[in-house]
Amino acid sequence: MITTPKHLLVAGGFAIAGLLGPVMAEESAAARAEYPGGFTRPPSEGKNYDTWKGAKGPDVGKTKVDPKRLPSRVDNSKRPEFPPVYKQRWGACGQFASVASIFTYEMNVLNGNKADSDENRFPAHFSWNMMNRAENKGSEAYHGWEVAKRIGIPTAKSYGGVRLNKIGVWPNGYDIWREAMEYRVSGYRYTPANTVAQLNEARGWMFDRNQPAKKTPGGIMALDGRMGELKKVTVTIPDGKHEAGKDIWTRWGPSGYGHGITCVGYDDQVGYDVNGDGKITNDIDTNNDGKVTLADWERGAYIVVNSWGEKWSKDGRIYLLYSAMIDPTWKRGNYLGRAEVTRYLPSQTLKLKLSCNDRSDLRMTIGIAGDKNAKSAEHEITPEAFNGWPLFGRGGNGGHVPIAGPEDDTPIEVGIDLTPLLKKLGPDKDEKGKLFLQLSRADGSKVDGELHEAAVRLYDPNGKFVRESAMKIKTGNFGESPLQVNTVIRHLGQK
Ligand SMILES: [Ca+2]
Ligand SMILES: [Ca+2]
Repeated sequence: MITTPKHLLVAGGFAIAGLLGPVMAEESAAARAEYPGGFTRPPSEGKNYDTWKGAKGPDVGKTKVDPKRLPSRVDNSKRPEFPPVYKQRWGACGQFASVASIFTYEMNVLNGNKADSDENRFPAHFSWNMMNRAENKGSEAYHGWEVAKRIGIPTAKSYGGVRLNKIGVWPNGYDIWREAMEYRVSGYRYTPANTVAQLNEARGWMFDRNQPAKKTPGGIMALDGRMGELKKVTVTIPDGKHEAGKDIWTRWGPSGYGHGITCVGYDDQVGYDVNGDGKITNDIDTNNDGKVTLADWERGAYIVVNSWGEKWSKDGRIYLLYSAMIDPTWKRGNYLGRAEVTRYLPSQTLKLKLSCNDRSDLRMTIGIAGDKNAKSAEHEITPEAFNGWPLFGRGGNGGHVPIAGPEDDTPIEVGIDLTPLLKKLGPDKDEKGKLFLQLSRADGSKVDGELHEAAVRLYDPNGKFVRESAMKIKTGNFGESPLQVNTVIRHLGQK
């Protein structure tokens, strides 16, 4: 996930922490969710932040894992719901894995679609440009899943492709933002894969999510590999052996930085004679620690799709020995991340056309009151994208650039979901209330901007557009003085 020199230092720090920390596998530990570090969820939300809370499916460890029914090979990248092997541009690997590959696959499984056109594919760059500071900066998988939770992800068709040709561009067009609201992540989880029990849970997830009765295709997962000196750990399966000619990573690169990749399946028969004793074994203590554990296994491998193009390693894919993920020097590489997706329809939205010369120092508050004559709001929201992404903290934001993107002063049209705000109000007798929109700037910043247009849009329960009510704007300028725009809003307290 990391590409810039600054982050080489960070990655090195993780490696050292890993060496010192007790990352020894517990041989019999059961499958469980875990938050091993800042790479598995936004640190700003604190230690009690449950990233699976909004998900409907059973949490890790709550399903029965029965390895006997699992086939010896699952490759979900061959399923029609999986998109092509991509070739990433810039340091967007984390989003190619978490959104362009995993989110796309999971959304197509949910919708019964094939990933054969941009209508059914999702872009890497929409979420990337929410956190990369409008620079070529690496991201975590959770950045994409959090953007999908809080804003949604537009299709690649309306976005203009899976990747764009310029860094830091935010979409201009209400319909793109409105479409994004439909496609969401409901929850995500990281799990260690350090024991046979944990491996079996992951294999079961990839086969049928450990829910055989549901008949749902299996899931795929995010991985974070260490990518330095890969030649030292890459071997080719010899002639005459299962999957001869294919490449295997026998362990993570001995040095280097992290890279977001996608685990699409597994093959229990793929193996390599790592210790050179002439045999491929799972029952010999190959690492000489006095016991036989998953770390000693020479047979069995995950199937990984990399976003370095379909010609990389013959077919864009590579095997990764199960045992490679037990690596105390690369803590990130010990975990698999999964996401649950959902469809969602807003009932009311805000459509804004605005310009602003620094989108990360823009501050926007939207409030609601149940009385149409109210002087102040009873409930407020502060949309992440229009408040400098406080969720991501030091992990990133959209950059100190104009709202449209670097060196682009034109106003853009965006959409913001009002449904969660309206739900905070109880039922109202006359179904009328007041909406308060405030635009201002971060303390100490010099940001200026202008609100050109604002409107509230109403949708029926099927997501069909009903009506738009424009808000009156006298002068739309904001900066040194905040801008306040209010309007009476109808149809409060919808179910
Ligand atoms: Ca051997
Ligand atoms: Ca051993």
